[in-house]
Amino acid sequence: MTNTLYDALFAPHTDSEATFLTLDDGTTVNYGQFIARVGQLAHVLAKSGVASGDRVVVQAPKVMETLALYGATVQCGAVYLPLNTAYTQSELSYFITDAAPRLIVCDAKDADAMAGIAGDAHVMTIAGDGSGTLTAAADHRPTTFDAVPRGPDDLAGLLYTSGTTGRSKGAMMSHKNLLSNAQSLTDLWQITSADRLIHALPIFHTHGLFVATNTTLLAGAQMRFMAGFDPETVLAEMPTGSLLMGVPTFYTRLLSDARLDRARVANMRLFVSGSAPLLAETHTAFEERTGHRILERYGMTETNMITSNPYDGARVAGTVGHALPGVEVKVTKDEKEVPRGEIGVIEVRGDNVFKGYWNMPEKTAEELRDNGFFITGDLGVQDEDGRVTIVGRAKDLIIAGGYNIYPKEVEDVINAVPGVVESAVFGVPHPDFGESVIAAVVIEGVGLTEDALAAQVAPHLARFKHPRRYIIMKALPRNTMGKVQKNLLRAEYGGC
Ligand code: MLC
Ligand code: AMP
Repeated sequence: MTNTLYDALFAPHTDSEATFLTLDDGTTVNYGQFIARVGQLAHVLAKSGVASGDRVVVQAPKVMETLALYGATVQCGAVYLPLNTAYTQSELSYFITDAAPRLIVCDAKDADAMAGIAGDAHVMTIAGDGSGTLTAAADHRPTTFDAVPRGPDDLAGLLYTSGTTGRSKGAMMSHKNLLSNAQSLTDLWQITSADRLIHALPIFHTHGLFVATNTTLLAGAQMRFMAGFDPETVLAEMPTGSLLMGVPTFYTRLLSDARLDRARVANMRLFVSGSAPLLAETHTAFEERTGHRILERYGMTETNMITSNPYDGARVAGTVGHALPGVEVKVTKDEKEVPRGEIGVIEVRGDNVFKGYWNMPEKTAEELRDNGFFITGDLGVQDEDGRVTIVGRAKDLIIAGGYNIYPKEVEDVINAVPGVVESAVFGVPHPDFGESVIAAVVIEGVGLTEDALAAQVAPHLARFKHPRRYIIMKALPRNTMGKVQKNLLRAEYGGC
């Protein structure tokens, strides 16, 4: 028996002396060492009772050990469930209750708090320096572990994505979902063992974990594995790097540094952008400065990557390119495909599309059609050649710096504050993050100030979801149907 993802991404590198990671302190880790660490961690997981199909929740720093834990979870036949390190206790409680993990791995500094919400799960730790109870337990374990058999349709990942109803949903990703996408992208972007990826994204989302890491592993390439995005370090790495994957904020921040120039990127082969719209002006400015046309691609947690601009061929600013090989894209209105050139909702089908939402059959049925097409909620248009341009969103979603914020989730927290009658959360353009969050709030009486509101919202939501401004209003603008007109709020407050 085989383990689809482990056999393709990890097993081929056993005993290889080729460099895999270069860390912030200059240490290099070769593939053989990394796979050995994966094996040791798999022994600890198995000893902790982690078996086929069990969920392993991971809210841990971006260090080599955390990446190895991803491999170990797959090797154990379990399901990797990464969580944003910014999530608060109340957000974490929901995920843990919903996913019922066997094991939770958190930052050593959060161990006590995590133990309080862990339920039946065992809690182990990884600290920012790689130490911790998990890694200590791994140190003297054997370096080889027989991968637990898992097939293409078995689950490998569970990634939570917020929803328009305010409740986060766990997107079930199979071995086939992840591997098929990694194969398509590696091929399309011509990633080989000669590449060195500057990895500055977090590893708790699709972009940094699956797009960046899985393609690197598949190609046997190298990663300059950074704790986070720091323009200084990214610029310093460009002369020896060949590939950068980032959200648009990476590119606008890099452009604001005069040291970004043609000489610095002479060794770079490819710049990829995704997770949020890249402004055409950023694309143009980057080309003028560096000679490189950023390759924009489009994806979602539920679908992995859907479309990409070509490697060879026209990378058109403001468009997200064509459906990946093996992926079908159509644009629909009222469930019917619209003629090319007309706007509608983007739907997608293929091996990349997830298996449904964890424990939410009704939600799954609403968004994943019986015929296999997933309704993305993004509005787009296809030209005669099938090239896709995203023109908006049918879903009420804000994307700031590549992180998704669902207004309903924030509104629910604000509405629960005593004295609040109702609220409307909306996104406005932001020069650094693309969009930023504003809340219009109707209160009873005059007692509640903006500061008091912010203080009461803070413990419940990750910092990046916090409204950057509260506007106290007498009433929210509504249309004749009673629906809040967020477009009017955006128009009025978008300039501030
Ligand atoms: C940080 N802050 C943010 C933020 N990131 N606010 C809004 N949106 C964000 N994305 C806030 C912090 O809370 C803090 O607030 C202040 O900004 C500075 O924090 P920081 O930690 O110094 O920020 P920084 O490290 O510079 O982070 C910015 C960033 C980071 C853009 C580098 O957000 C990032 O790495 N984003 C990538 C997200 C990503 O990987 N998305 C992929 C999703 S997968 P204050 O007020 O306390 O100072 C997906 C599918 C697909 O979408 O297609 O890929
Ligand atoms: P997530 O649920 O975090 O996976 O975010 C997915 C959403 O990010 C998509 O539905 C899009 O709205 C958005 N997105 C991803 N890539 C792009 C892109 N290149 N351009 C515009 N929006 C994008």
